[in-house]
Amino acid sequence: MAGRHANSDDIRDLFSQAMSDMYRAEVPQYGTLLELVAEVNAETLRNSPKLCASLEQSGELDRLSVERHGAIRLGTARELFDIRRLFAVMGMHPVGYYDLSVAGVPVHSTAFRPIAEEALRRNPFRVFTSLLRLELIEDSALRAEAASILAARRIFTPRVLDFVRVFETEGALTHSEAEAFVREALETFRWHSEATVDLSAYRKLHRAHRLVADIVSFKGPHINHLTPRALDIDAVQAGMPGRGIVPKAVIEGPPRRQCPVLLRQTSFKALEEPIIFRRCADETTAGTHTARFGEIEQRGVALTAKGRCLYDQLLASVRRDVQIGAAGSNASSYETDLLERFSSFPDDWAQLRSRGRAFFRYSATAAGLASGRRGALPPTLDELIEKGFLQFEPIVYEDFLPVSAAGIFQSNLGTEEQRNYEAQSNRAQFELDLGVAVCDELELYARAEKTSLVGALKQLESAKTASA
Ligand code: OOG
Ligand code: NI
Repeated sequence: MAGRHANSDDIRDLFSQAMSDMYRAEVPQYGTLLELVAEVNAETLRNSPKLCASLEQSGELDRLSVERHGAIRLGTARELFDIRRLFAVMGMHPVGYYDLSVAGVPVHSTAFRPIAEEALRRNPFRVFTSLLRLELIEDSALRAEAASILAARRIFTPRVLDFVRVFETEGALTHSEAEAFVREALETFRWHSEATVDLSAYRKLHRAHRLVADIVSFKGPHINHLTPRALDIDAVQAGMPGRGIVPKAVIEGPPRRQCPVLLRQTSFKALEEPIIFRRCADETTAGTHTARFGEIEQRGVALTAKGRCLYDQLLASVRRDVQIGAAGSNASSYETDLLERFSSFPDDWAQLRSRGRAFFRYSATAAGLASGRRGALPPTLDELIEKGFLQFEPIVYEDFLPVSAAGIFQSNLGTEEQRNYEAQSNRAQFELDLGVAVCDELELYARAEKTSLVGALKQLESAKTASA
C-alpha cells in the first residue's frame, strides 16, 4: 500500500503550499510579509547559534519555512461537520475550544492541526476555524434570513466530498486522488468577488455584525489570513512600515522575553476589496468588503495548566488597568505595564521546568549514555539533569489564545464592533455540530513530555545493561 497511496502528511504539505500560493497571488502584501519574515528569521538564526541549535534539536528548524496557520469562518453545523472530515484527510484534527462571544465576536472556534509529533515536525499547518452563532443575533427576522441563505449554499465541490468518502472507506487516497483532492479542496477556501446577496441585504447583515456579513454574503469561507512563524516578532513588526505594511498597535500575547512562552501575534489591517453584489431593483451592484488581512506570530514554550493560569492572571491584570484605544492610544503604557507585570513569570528554562510551569522534551545526553555504563543512575529527575544525564528542550506551543484571537478579530473589525453578548460558552453544542469532541491540548503536551522522558530513561537504562 505504501507505494500507491499518499500519506496524510504529504497531502497536508501539498495543500498548505497550494493555499500559500493561492493567497500570495490574491493578496500581494502576504508575499511581502513572507519575504520579510524569511529575512528576519535568517538574521535571527545567524545571530543566535544557541536558538539555532535548540530548534534543530527539536526538529523545528526544518519545518520553519513551511510553517503557517490560516483562518476561516463557517456558517452552519453541517459545514463544520464536513470540514472536519475534509481536514482529517490531511491528518488535521480539532484541538481546543475557543469561546469568542466573551469578546463580543459571535463565533466559537477550534483549531484543526496535526497531533502526532512526527506529523508536527513535517508540517504543522493549522486552520483556526470558527462557527457563526446565529442564536446570538438579536433580530429574529434577520436571523431567519441568514439561516436560509446559509442553508442553500454548498461550500464543498461534489468531487471533494467524493474523495473524503473514499478516504473514509479506504483509509487512504492514491497519489493521483490526493492531487485532485488538493485542487478541489482549495475551491472551498477561495475568495469570491461576487456576493450571493444584494447590497441592501449585505448592509443589514453588516449592521448586525460585520462578521455576520462576512460569513453569510459569500459562496464560501474564504481563507482570511495566512500567518508565517517569525523567530523575532518585534523585528518583523518594526520592519513592516518600511515595506508599506501598517501593523496593529500592539503585539498580542506575552511580552518579549529571553525564554518565549505561548504565542505572540500581530496583524495588519484588512484590505477593502471590490465586490459585485446581486442585482436588486435599481440598486447599484458595486460595493466593497473588508475581510482579508495579514498576521505574523512567534511561538514559544507550551505552558502547563499552572503556567497558563499565571499567564491568564497577569494578562488580565494588565488589560484591566490599561485599555488600548482602537487607534493605538496607550499602546506604549500597555507594553511597559505588560513587561513589568510579567517580571513575576520565571524567564529561565530551568526554573520554568522545575516549577512545573512549562512542558519540556527530555533526551539522554551522550555523556549520560557513556557514564551510565559505569554505575547506578541518580534516582530523581532533578539529579539526572543536574548530573548531566538528561537534557531538556522546550515543547513548542502549537495552539491559539482566545484573548489574542479576540484582539486579532477586533483589530480587523474596527471600533464600532464592540458588542456585548451574554458570555455563554457552548462547547457541548460545538462538539455536537463537529461530530466529535475536540482534543485537549494540555493532554497532548503532557503526553509528549512523558513519552520523551520514558524513552530517555529507557536509553540510559539499556546503556547500563549493555555494559553490565
Ligand atoms: C480568526 C482570528 C484568530 C489567531 O491567530 O488567533 C486567529 C479570524 O479572524 O477568523 O487567527
Ligand atoms: Ni491568526
